[in-house]
Amino acid sequence: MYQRSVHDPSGFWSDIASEFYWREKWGQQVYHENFDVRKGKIKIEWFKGGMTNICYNCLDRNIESGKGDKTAIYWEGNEPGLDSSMTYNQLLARVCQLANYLKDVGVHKGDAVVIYLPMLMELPIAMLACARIGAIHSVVFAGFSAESLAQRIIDCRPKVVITCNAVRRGSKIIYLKEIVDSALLESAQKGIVTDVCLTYENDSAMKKEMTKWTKGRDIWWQDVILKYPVTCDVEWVDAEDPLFLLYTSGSTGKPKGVLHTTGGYMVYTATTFKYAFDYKPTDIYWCTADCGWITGHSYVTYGPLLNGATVVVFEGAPNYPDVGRCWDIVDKYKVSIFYTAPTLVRSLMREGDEHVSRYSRKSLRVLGSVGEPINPSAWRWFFNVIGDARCPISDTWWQTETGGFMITPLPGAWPQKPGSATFPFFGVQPVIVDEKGVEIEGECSGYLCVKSSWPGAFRTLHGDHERYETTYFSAFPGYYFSGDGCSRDKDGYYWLTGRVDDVINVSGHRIGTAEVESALVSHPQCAEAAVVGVEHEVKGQGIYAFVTLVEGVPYSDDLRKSLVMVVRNQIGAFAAPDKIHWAPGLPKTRSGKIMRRILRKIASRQLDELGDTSTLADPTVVDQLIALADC
Ligand code: 6R9
Repeated sequence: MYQRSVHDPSGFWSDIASEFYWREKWGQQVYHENFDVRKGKIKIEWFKGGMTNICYNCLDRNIESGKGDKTAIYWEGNEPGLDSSMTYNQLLARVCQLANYLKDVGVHKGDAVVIYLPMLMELPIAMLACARIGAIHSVVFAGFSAESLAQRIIDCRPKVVITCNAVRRGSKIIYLKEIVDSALLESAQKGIVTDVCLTYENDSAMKKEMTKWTKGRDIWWQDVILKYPVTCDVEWVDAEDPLFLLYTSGSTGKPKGVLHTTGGYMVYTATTFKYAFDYKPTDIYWCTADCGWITGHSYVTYGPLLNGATVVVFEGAPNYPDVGRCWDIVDKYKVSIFYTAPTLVRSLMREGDEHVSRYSRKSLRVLGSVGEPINPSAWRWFFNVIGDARCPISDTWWQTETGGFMITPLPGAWPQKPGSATFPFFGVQPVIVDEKGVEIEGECSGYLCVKSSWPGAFRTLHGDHERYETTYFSAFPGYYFSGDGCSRDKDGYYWLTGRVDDVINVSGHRIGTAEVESALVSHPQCAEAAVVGVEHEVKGQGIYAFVTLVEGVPYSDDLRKSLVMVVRNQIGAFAAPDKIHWAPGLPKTRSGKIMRRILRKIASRQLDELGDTSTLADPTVVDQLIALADC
């Protein structure tokens, strides 16, 4: 299949696409691409001219083939014992009601809707409702701060924002509606006014009477949705019409609005899900990712539902009420495919095997990992302890930009190597290039690029096609550059080694160093900041910030706390620096460039590997920084 997929991509992908429902078939050309900036504008199109709808293919098509009474979603609340479920028929009815409401308040094809919800069933429902009417959803992870949310609202100008009043995660309550209120205030001050804020009453966390309300703008979901019909006509869209925008971090301060379109994304997420997890109709599938990230888009919502799968959606935290919660859920729903992130594996590994072995887990069949390289010791623990040495692990390498899996094992098809994502998926042609952009063959290491398009590839960055071209296609002309380092061993296995740009991967979340730096320097007492990633036992990478204070300001513990606070408030708690390192001076070249290489070595205390510091404008700052390391 792989051979055919790369020698005859048109035939390969159109055969698969034909398994879906198309109102009208795509044109003569299955795909069109220009992958080379030297030949003009970068352009990727798949199934152009084909008319379809991804919501129809997830729900109506599966119902028509007899899966109406099959469970689509098992929802497990934060509190054990709080749960519910929904069949495909019920899910379609709920999606249609919301779709009708959205149409009624003026959401048309091509309009944006921002979704700021925790892992309630309403989150996939809202995504599907948008897709049904051709609206573009932009899900913002509900851990982002008001400022980050406002930034995204300002960029995509939604007609409606969908949220809920509050959520419980573990023992904490997060008041989401208040965050949305301040984001809407901030965006309104910048001239972007959102007319409707549809708010779901999540009464397990907070009663509606306690919620602050803006009359005329805020509407309770439960007050309106049930009044709408449970059927809703589908908006047939072109395969190349936008499906969603998802913001991700890059190496500058401004998040990038990654745009995915409909047809190629649909075919690709469905196919990757099916093969990389060896999906069978009897499987119960659980992916622990939040729908606020790409993994939740492609592998909580679209990929599984396109396959008519039963999906577990979990609202809570994996360590609440105790660290056995995941295996409790696995046993409760008889989960057979379990897809998670290395950071979760490592955090549970620290707690000891007894929290795992007291659960049966015999339903498990395939395990999956995503978000960052999985270190071999965590891989082995995942395999031996969680999977009782009988479940293959799909270590799936991919990105927000790629839409779906790019390098991944096919369970059982070839021998596994702990820590390697193994081989490319159908249609994917990875290449490793050197600094000059020259392809290297065989056993080697370098920069990971891709040679030609695949259906799930993103098509542009919202409102900034030029940034799309410069970020991804200009570094190594002729290729898509992933931003990751990679090596290939003598057997052809791929080993991802992490980001090579200014992006830090904290617990599988991408955070741009520039974003954290700009938050820090917005603190009135911070003059300059330089942020680097350091190895972290559980999170993979931690955030290490060097800060120079305004002249005359003394460094204190209170100041340190308020610097951390400013990042939490501007980006979100997940981006809070693990360490603030007071830096009266930063190592700079004579032209004023911060030498991050040296900062990385100081941050990881590899002091004998500082290298040449003689080119620094002031080499004494290095000794000063070392002396202040544990201050
Ligand atoms: C899906 C997702 C993408 C970055 C990517 C890489 C890292 C993801 C990985 C992996 C090694 C894996 N990454 N999966 N590295 N092995 N299996 O995580 O998307 O949030 O956009 O992050 O994550 O560095 O470039 P996204």
